[in-house]
Amino acid sequence: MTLDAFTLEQLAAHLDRAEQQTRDVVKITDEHPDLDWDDAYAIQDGIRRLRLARGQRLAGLKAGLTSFAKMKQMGVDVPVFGFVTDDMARPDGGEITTADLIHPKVEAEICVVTKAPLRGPGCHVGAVMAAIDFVLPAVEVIDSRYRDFKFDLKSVIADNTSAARFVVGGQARPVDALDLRTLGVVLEKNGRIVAMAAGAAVLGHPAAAVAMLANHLGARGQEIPAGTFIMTGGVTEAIAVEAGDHVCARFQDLGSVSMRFV
Ligand code: 0L1
Ligand code: MG
Repeated sequence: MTLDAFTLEQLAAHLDRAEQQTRDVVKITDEHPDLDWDDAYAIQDGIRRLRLARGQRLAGLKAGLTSFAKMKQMGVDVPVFGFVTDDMARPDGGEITTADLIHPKVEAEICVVTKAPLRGPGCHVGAVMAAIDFVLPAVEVIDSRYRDFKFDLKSVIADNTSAARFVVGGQARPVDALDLRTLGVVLEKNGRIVAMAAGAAVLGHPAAAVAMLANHLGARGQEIPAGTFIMTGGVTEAIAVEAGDHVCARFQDLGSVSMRFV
C-alpha cells in the first residue's frame, strides 16, 4: 500500500459522490501516480462500505475485462474484479434511465450462481464447474466515472470496475446442460446485430474468470461463498447506448435479456 487510510477513504468518497451525482472525474492516478493494486482494491472496498451503509445489499461479484475483445478495446491484458449491489439491478424487459448515468455501455455476460464455496490459491476451471449451481444470462451496463472512459487499470479497479446496472433475464440452466465455451451470444441494438461471440471469448472458458476471481480473493484471505451470483465478464466489446436505444442479448440455450434506455 502506498496511500494512508484517510486518503483511501477520501478517494472512495470522491468516486462514490461522482456516481451519485452523475458527474465524471479525471482518473485518480493523475493525482496519485504511486497508487498500487492494493490501494486500488482498498478504495473499491471503501465504496462497497459506503453503499452498504446506505442500505444497499451486495448482489454479486463481477469479473471485468475478461474477453479478448474487451482487453483489446481497453488496451489491457489482465482482468479486474468488482461487485454489484441490489440497487443496480433492473428487470428484464424494463427501462433504464440514462439521466442517472454518465456514458453507459452494454455488455452481454454469462453469469453463474455457486452452490459451494470457492477459495484460491489453486482454484481452476474443474473446481469452478463442480461448484456452479446454475448458469444464467445477463447484460451489464457499465458507466465509468472517468471522463471519456479514460483510465488505467488501477483507477478502474478503484471505481468498482465501472459497475452501474445489470439485467438478469432468460432462463437459468444447470451447468452440465451447457457447453460454456461454445455457447453463442448475439448482441442487438435497435434490432441490428452489433456484436457476437461464444463463451470461449472469456479467457477460453467463462469458468476461468471465476477461478481467477477465487484466486484473487484467496490472495486477500477471502473466498467466494456458496450462493454467490458472479458475472464472468462481457463476451464482446462494450457497446455505447443512449436514450431511445433498445438492447437485446440472445444467448444460445439460455434465452434473451432485453431493456430499453430512456
Ligand atoms: O465489466 C467490465 O468489463 C468493465 C471493466 C472496467 C473497464 C470498462 O469500464 O470498460
Ligand atoms: Mg462487465
